[in-house]
Amino acid sequence: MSEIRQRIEQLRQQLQKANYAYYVEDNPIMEDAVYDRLYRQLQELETEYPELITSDSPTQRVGDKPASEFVSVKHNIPLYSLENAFNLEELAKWNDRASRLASDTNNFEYVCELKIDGSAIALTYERGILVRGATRGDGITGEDITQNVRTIRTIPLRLNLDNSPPTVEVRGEAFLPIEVFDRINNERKQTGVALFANPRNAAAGTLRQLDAKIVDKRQLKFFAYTLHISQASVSTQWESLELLREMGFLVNPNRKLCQSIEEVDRYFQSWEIDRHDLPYMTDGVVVKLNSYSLQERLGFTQKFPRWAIALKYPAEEAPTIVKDITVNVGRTGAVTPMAIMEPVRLAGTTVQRATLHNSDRVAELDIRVGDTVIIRKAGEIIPEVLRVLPELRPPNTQPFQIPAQCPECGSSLVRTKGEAVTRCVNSSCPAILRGSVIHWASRDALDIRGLGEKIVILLIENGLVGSIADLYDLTVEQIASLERMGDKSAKKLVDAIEASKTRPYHKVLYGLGIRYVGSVNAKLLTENFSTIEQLSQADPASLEAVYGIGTEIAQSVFEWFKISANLTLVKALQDAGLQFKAEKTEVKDLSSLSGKTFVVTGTLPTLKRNEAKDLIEKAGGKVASSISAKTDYLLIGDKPGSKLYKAQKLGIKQIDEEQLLQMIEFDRDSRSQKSEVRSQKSEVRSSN
Ligand code: 1X8
Repeated sequence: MSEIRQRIEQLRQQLQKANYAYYVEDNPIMEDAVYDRLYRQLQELETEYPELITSDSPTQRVGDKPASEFVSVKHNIPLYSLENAFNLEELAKWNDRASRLASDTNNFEYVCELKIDGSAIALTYERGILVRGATRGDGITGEDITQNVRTIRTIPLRLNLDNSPPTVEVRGEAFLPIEVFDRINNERKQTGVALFANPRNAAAGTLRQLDAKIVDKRQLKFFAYTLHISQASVSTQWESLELLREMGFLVNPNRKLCQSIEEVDRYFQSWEIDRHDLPYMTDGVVVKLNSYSLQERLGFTQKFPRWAIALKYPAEEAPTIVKDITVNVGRTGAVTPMAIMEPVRLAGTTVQRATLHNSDRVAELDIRVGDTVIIRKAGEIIPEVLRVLPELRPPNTQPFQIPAQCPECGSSLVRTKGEAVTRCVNSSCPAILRGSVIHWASRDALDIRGLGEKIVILLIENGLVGSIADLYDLTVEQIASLERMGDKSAKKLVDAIEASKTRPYHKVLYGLGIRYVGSVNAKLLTENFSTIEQLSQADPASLEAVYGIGTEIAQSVFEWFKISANLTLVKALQDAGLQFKAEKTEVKDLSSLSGKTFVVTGTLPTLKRNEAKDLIEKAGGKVASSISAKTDYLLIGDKPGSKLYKAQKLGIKQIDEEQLLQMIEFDRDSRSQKSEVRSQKSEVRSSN
């Protein structure tokens, strides 16, 4: 029997080591097949000798009897929450107060740790064996979730500690890695279950699952950050983190021991953007005085420890109230429902409009005037409404419906079957004209400085502009007669409009705002159809013969030239002196990737990462592994990572694989004259 006992103990130790290496260190030391065999051996022995089963055996992680309810448990030591600071001044205030209270010490050490967006839990170990896991609850009483906690592989069932004291208490954050969170939400979407709003809710919801088997599938992780241990050799937070690590816990590696509050500031600032590259969500930094004796001296207020503070990053989600719901008509006639809200601070700016995308989304949210909503800014300029809080809905609200008539011109709105978008199809709708002129003047199009939204509206309202071509008939006197326009700025604007006549053909084509013809496609088209006449006569097949031009784009261009108003516009612009012919030199400048730095995120549709890298490098570009101010392009594939977010923050241009290939194609064309062959090919086709 003692031999069996020994063998069982040996198996448990081997499995525990392998488990630790795999989950905590992320550095496997055992092949899966070997692990499985050892695990089965242990299981078999335990089946044969059930009296030898102990709760810390690796086979005992997932219980098979779902609980019927959670039992309340009182925490031996309360779990305090932390006071929040929202900026560096508030941090400085906290620091001043702490310095004052600790009057005789002014060389503080601070431990900085990332604040993990998860759910706090408390673990109790007796003589080194995990006996209890509990939620935070109200800090005094929580719920016993031992069954669920045991499934978390980054929580040791047995401490790696000789002569473990009678009780050890470990606190930390249970969380879902973002990747797992996304996967769970995808599954929920497919089965029609309500989505988790964020990883924190998902973690908290998971911990309160009665069936540990479900918890096991969710793959929670745990970062340990607080250790309560008697008679131990730790006297600082920094040492306790080290000891936690030695005992077998996952401790966040991005911690820092700082010697001054300025160093703390720098730590906070350095993670503001970089945290988005982490595989888990963080919403701030926790700053603690390192010395336990100082902590004791400072003690607690009614609610918080005085020796620690949570320094939060500006929220990217915020609640607010919907004051109105309107629709916005864009230059393509697309109708976008928008929520007008009580102004709210979000990620550092004040916002009061959020997009509702389309009528499907409106129906899904069932958003109403008066509702309290959570809005989110995820890098885009316009935030979106993430969800409605129905508990807070006032009585007598009405569902919102997209109007049947265009709010700008009164014509009936159209929603094509199978499309999410509702459109105004009246080409003389003032909203469409307004959007078209703004687009025409935008930087990537004709780049007319000084022709912004306000002036465009005035020009249209005063009947001075009824089409893009009218811009070229404007006189200084006419513009100067507008509200708040002086002679000087009127003259400047006329000059800027005049200067737009020298912009190359591809910019003009892009400026026309043909659906799907973005700046890259416009270049492709002008490269292959060197005059607007050629382009206007091309049939869909010859358009599609251009490498990079797909069926939808080809069809859209073809249809555009069938509309007589569009042909009239082109004629008027030609008469005004705009460029509708490709210049030979145009191509080369646009094409070479030389000196350009690319970063790749996500899975590309056809290229492997190193294939993309090779292509970019062959075309003279560089590929870097992380986003910085030096990055020129972010190449985006399916399921992009946090690099996308960071790129958006830094305003870095984003391209997809197709666009990359187009850029490279240009590069090759300009050297090998292949494009000539291609445009000949398309000419042959179009003459058939
Ligand atoms: C909450 C959190 C703490 C830490 C990290 N993430 C959190 N959510 C940490 O100390 N590293 S401390 C804490 C609390 O005391 N309420």
